[in-house]
Amino acid sequence: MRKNSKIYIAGHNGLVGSAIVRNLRKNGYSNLILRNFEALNLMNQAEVRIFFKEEKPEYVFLAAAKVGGIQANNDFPADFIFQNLQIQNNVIHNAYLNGAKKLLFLGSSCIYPRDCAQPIKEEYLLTGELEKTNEAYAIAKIAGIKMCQAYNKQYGTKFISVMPTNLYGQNDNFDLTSSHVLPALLRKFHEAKLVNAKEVVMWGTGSPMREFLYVDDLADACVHLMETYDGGDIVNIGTGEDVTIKNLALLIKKIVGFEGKTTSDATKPDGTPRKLLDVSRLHSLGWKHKTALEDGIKITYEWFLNNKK
Ligand code: GFB
Repeated sequence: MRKNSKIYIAGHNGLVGSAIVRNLRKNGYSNLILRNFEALNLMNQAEVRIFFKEEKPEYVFLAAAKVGGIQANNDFPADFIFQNLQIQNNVIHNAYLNGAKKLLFLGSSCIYPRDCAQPIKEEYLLTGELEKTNEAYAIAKIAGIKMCQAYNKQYGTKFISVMPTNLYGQNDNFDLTSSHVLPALLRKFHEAKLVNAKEVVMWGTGSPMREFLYVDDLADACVHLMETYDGGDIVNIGTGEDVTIKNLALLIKKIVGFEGKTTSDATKPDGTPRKLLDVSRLHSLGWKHKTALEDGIKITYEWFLNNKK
């Protein structure tokens, strides 16, 4: 990418998209194309066709998606599969029609089989049953990967796919029903501290393990791969380290300074027992994460305190 290349970031207001915009600007990329939902509804085929015809971006970061935590995925599978298929079909197809030099498609670590060997290698994809709570989202993301690979084969495009682990950071979703665990617990412990509550309720047993990557590190990896990688194989993006939800809760409790107890709500699903990514391909491509979990949570909590509504 040249510093004045036309770069479109789909989903630029979200957790991932806003981090990619920050990273590109920090690195001197001056010609970013950004459209919010009112200006461009990515689920509308005609709007997307007109947008790409007019703008003809050279590089596309496809960070727009319908995303959510375990409960949102479990409760609204139709929304997750329909909206994500619509968005990615429209963006990937029109990026091809208008000669985009490269497109980076963002998948998720939930695409891998629920009970596959850990850490998860990219080649484990489609070798086993998916986790039921987020199967609809996973199928949509797998379709996006396969679509990029099919376009590369048939049309010679350079559409790359990356599979990030669980992400967190500024601009995350802190809504307690639709969010992921880390922002949810950060808000729960914070609000419990404010009112001197006796306890904070954690969903599930607390025994599942999750890997967490700070979103600014993810953005850095995406820009690095957009600049250097044009292979058809998917690339895991993670830290290679995971923690139990219980220990994550204790860490967030300590950072927030909540003195009460944590209890578990066993009526909520645990989801996948573990989904630690093997990041050796990523490391061989010249990138490693920089932000340790405790530091990333402290930065995110600071942002939350300065920006909560
Ligand atoms: O982050 P999370 O919602 O999604 O849940 P997944 C991770 C684990 O944290 C589950 C537990 O075992 C939850 O039961 N947990 C504990 C909580 N307390 C809470 C809480 O207050 N809120 C939430 N949300 N969880 C998602 C997929 O799975 O991973 C998405 O559903 C996506 O599609 C995302 O792939 C990366 O990590 O289980």
